[in-house]
Amino acid sequence: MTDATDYVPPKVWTWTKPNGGRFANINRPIAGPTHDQELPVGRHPLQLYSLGTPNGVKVTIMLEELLALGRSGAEYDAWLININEGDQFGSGFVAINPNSKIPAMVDRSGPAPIRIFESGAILVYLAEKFGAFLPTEAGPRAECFSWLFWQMGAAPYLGGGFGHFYAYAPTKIEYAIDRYAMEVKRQLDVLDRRLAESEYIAGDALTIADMAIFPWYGGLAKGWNYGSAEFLSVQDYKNVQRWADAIAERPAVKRGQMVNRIFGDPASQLRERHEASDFDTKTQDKVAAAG
Ligand SMILES: N[C@@H](CCC(=O)N[C@@H](CS)C(=O)NCC(=O)O)C(=O)O
Repeated sequence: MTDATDYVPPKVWTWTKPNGGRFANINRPIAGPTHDQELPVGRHPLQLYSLGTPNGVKVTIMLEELLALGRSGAEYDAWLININEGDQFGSGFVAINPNSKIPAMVDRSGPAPIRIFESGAILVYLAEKFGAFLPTEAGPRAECFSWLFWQMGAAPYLGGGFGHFYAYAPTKIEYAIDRYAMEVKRQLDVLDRRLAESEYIAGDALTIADMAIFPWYGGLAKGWNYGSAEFLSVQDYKNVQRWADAIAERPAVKRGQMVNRIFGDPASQLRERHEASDFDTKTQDKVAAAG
């Protein structure tokens, strides 16, 4: 162990300084809005306020899969919430998600707008509204919910634990990296064993459980998250690799991953999505070329 420290926690923690690391400027120990900022509203029934992170793309993948299935009521406006700029603390966003985290959605198709926050809740809401990607039979439905909620509980160890200490923390702390690498490898093994017996996570068809798990663990397996593929020997998880490859090649998944994306190849970034045709005309490479 190389992390000896003489830090002794005080009796009472107080917020005296930014804690360093990549997200130091947006971390606060209090909730609520920091400024007035109304949310824009487009013409479609579904208004999504998000960013193309693993939690954000779960929902855009679902919406694009619903549209690919012919559910035209799933047409949506996707507005950019730049969490690096503090947009999640604007009054309009906090009104639809008191937890100040993307993604959040408003369904304006009924007599009164309905707000939904937490990616898992949004996936269930959409699956029920459009009757797709969630089995109706009790057993398969329970399996789908079990894995969906597994993701909600597991991913903070991957993102907030492993990813934070491996890639973002201002110092490399061996104890923390060891602890979370161990847990994330265990989680990958859980998925690998499940995917040895099942084509998709909840059975033989794609469900919202795959859409929730793929951006985190599929992304990890494909080397998209934290530059940690070699460190975690992700190639060893053969069933996760097979499943991630199958999902990654779906056209709707490819589209979903482009929405509200503000990093990577400009051709892969569709910062806001208001029409299906935006994928052909409004990616950042085309916006830049148009001046
Ligand atoms: N459990 C939440 C997690 C959402 C979440 O952590 N979102 C991150 C981006 S991936 C965020 O908005 N962070 C902004 C912040 O912490 O201020 C969900 O699944 O929707």
